[in-house]
Amino acid sequence: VPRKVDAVRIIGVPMDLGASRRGVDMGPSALRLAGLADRLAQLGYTVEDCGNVRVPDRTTLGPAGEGGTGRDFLPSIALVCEELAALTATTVRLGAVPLVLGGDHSLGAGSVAGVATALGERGQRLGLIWLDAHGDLHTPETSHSGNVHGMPVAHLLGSGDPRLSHVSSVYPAVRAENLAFVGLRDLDPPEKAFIRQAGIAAFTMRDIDERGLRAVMSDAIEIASRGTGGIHVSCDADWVDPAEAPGVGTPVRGGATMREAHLAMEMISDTGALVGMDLVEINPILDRHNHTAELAVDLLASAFGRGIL
Ligand code: B3U
Ligand code: MN
Ligand code: MN
Repeated sequence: VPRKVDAVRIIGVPMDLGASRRGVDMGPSALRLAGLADRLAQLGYTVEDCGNVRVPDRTTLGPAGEGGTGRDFLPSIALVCEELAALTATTVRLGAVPLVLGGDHSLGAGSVAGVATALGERGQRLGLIWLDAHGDLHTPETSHSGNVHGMPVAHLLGSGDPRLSHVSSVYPAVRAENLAFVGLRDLDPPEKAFIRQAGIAAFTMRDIDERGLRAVMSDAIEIASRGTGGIHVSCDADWVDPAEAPGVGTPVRGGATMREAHLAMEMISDTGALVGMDLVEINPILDRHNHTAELAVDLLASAFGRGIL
């Protein structure tokens, strides 16, 4: 499949407001230092690094700062998501793929929303593949932690707080029938109920073990492609096993192997339908010698076609 787009725009989002554990705000730097732009340029892309979206440091947010709980940061996160969505939408309109570097996964409510806006202007829907150990399907009402990085998917599907669910000019930004999760292994009861009620395709690690990555990923791609104008892939680094990717915000044992993760990325590349991508939740504080960021850059190179002979 010839690729439709040969320009990539890198957008950093140094945000840790959505997580309890601090440090993922350094993810964009770690990914840049691991050579991301050069790797993509070597693959023949025109690469433009737009720098970082401005994100308030949580210590500057007054009472909601150090002492605050996750929920208190939702208004600030929503503002970041608005700005990010404007950037990803513009990028798609200009014919490039936005590659968003996190930062915690709450940014997904903005990055995906912007891509959905741009496709909506062409009369097209957006497909979404969410690679994650977690479902990120909480609303502020169901979340026990209050952490907004556990909420972006619910908001993209139209639930939760309107400040996060109405970032896109399309509502909902993504339809449940065009969403597939891959790699799930840590879901809270309200998230399981959401999956059942909305009829979401949720492929767990058990599915990967039983059927193999290739079969699972083909189903996910089919779901995200059916009736859509392109696929956004939102990759939480914790979908990979922490033995291989220790530098992540919330590690969960039993994740994808490096080989499974590469195959998933290669299959995404083969679709030729990638319109947007996020790589989030890299935590350099927990990493060893930037190993996880280097691994992530390797995976991104696969998603952008380095395996093509
Ligand atoms: N579901 C839990 C844990 C979690 C979700 N996403 C991450 N962790 N990274 C929560 O807090 O919402
Ligand atoms: Mn996530
Ligand atoms: Mn996760």
